[in-house]
Amino acid sequence: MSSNAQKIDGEINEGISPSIKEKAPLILAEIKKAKSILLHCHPSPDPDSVGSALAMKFALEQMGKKATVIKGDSEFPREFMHFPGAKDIVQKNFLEIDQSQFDLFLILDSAMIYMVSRRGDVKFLPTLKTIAIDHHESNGNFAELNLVVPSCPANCQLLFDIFKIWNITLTPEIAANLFIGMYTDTGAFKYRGVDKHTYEVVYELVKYIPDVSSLITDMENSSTPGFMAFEGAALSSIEIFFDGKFAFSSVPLSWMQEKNIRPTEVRTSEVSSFMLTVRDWDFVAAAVEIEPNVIKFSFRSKNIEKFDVAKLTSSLGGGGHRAAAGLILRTSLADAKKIVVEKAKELYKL
Ligand SMILES: [Mn+2]
Repeated sequence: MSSNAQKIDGEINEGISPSIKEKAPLILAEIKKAKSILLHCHPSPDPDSVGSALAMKFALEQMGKKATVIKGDSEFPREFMHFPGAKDIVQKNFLEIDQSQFDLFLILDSAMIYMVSRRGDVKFLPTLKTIAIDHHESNGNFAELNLVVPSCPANCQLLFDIFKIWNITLTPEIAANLFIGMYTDTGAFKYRGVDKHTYEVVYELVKYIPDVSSLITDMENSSTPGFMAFEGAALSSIEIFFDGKFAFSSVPLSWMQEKNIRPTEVRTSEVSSFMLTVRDWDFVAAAVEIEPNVIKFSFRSKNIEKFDVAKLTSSLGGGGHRAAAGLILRTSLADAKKIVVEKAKELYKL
């Protein structure tokens, strides 16, 4: 039995990418020097963002470090409140904190500096050392030290590998946070980038999670009648472009106001993921007007060689992954649609 365990352990080490092995010790050295460490949730946080921040907080505390997680720009989603450690999150965004209280900022799951805050200019005090740990291909290497592994399908998977190198002891708190981030960022372990190593990590994590089913359903069974109505409106608005290669849904603010549905209630990523299940649609967009002339987009692609949606969003000021990306445009819904369709035509030679 013990020789078996050794074997599994060995294979997990093989799955860790060389850049993680190279930089994890450098990051650890900075952590050892630090007295007070800051962590944040990115704007419109997803479970990979929140799970990363909370798992890291527990890992840092295990090393005897003081760590603080701030909620960041957005209201903290109610359906994430059962993540271990969520109750201790400080209800402030980056611009509201006193940077001099911290000497190290570990910036997780955030490709660009605006993922620290979109509320204003993010400038770091010289006394605040910045280290980014991220898995977005579009990462702008804006921190002083950057560990970016785009082949990792979830930032939480990347953290598992780092924790292994750091000799962190897995606990139920760390495991639950890493698991839920991996589960969601991989679309329940099915998106591209998921491989043998992903399942090896999951196998290690679930050993520490007594009720994995409840952990998932407590988060997933959190939809609202408003979101259902929104989804219906989005799906009935679908327009098709480029001979059926691209499907586009959009919901104007006037509709939201009429139905009294708050923008925080709607998840365009769920709409775009659902749209992508149509076999013939190569890439899709779900758009919603969240404020007058502020359009939020979620893009998905199942043909990333031809239709890399991160390329499309980055060229318009957004970011993300080749298969899943986001964008905000400050213009009317009609113009935003035109801009996206024209840009897709140009970039993808349609
Ligand atoms: Mn992520």
